[in-house]
Amino acid sequence: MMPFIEDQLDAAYTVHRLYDPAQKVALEAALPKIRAVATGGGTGLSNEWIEKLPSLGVIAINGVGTDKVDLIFTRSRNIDVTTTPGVLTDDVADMGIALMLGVLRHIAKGDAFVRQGKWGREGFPLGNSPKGKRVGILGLGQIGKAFGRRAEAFGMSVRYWNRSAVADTSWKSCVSPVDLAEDSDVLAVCIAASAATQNIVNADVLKALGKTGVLVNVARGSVIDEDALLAALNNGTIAAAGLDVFVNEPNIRQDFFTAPNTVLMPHQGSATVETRVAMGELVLANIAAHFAGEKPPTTVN
Ligand code: 8YV
Repeated sequence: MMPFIEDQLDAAYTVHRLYDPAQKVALEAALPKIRAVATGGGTGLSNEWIEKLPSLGVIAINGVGTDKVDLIFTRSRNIDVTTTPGVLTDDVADMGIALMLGVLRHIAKGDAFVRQGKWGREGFPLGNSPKGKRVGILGLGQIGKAFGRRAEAFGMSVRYWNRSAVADTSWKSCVSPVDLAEDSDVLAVCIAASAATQNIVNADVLKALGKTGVLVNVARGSVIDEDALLAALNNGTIAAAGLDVFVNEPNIRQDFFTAPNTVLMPHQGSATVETRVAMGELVLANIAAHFAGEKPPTTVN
């Protein structure tokens, strides 16, 4: 989290940092007394750790993903799990659009081309216009909807697939992820990660997206079968991908480094000053509510 958010934690509580090896001994001694944990969406807290914390009452996630915290197990132990809903929606959707345009207009490739002094000496490939293209949104939650609204501003038509019915939209609903991919030029993956959505973007979905199709992922690496994605990029089953999230971050598969027509980002969807301030303030508010004996405001379990 941002230093000024962490400073506020330090001012109000005794804070132990699990990632700091120098604090290992002090942390071990404090385990029975720890009442709150602040963690990232991609990091969460394992059940093994939860079992070491008998006084734990709240896990405040600095993010919206709950895939790394067992919501049922935590509820059974009367532990509230909180997230930071709403405040990061627009920035994550912006990242999806940036990746889409980055891929369609070869932004990363162009940057390298200019720096390497190739301009004027070699040709540069034409891009593709988003205007008039079909975008398919896999997972029509808040982020998916924000992505769709932005895509419409670029002249794209929107369709989606969602696990449950979505009432407040006039966009076309597709019957399956394969059906959605077949009807899309750009497939934007915005779906929450869970056991049910693991590898939901599989070889069949990528085949259906097709050889001119572009994949964008701002959700979680685990919702894509990365073997199938790397194969699809390397053998031209799909045209290109823009990826902000991966399995096993930050130690992602090295095959991504050489995958053709691929723009990679180090999980930066919510990483703006403005949004990280708002997220941090929600983390602080949730932890403060717990210590005040109140229900944390954005409890999700
Ligand atoms: C954060 C995220 O980058 O919201 C999420 O689930 O993955 C991101 O917003 C992450 O939580 C880091 O703290």
